[in-house]
Amino acid sequence: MHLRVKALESVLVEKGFVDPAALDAVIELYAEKVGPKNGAQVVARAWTDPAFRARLLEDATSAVAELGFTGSQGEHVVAVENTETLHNLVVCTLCSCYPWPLLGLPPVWYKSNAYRSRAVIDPRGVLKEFGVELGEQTEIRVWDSTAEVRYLVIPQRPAGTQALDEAQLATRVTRNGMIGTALL
Ligand SMILES: [Co+2]
Repeated sequence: MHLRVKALESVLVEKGFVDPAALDAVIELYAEKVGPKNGAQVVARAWTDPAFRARLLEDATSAVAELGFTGSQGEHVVAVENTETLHNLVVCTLCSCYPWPLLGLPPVWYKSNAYRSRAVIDPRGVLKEFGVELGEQTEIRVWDSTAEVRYLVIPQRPAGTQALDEAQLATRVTRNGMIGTALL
């Protein structure tokens, strides 16, 4: 994969379609400046502000834009909420579509063939490997991302966090929690 990406990049550079410095800048931006802390801020806001939560579930793209999270790979965001009886899991079966402005760059396992195929066929088994054991009564919904639509899971707010403010709550939200491969 690494060699194929290198080969593709050199052809694109050679033909003048991309500037290597621009590619480096994009990667640095999403690896260093943007990351799951953005998504965590969105989740913490949803937990503490019912009106924001409602807007987020209604139209996540414009709700997250209120917090300044816009841009490439985040044009159409859909937020899906975990409850006592429903667990959401996000995958891109075709490639690695992911909400960059909210979560940064996708982890390696998210791009792997194994995760992409098995998340759909055996979500319960995949979740178990991530250490997530859900009761039989919990429905699991798998969301297949596309180039158009990216998903953000709103995890359940952990018990015993009533006293925490929004900023403190955000530190409890993990990247995997927002993909659906972890509980908080
Ligand atoms: Co994709």
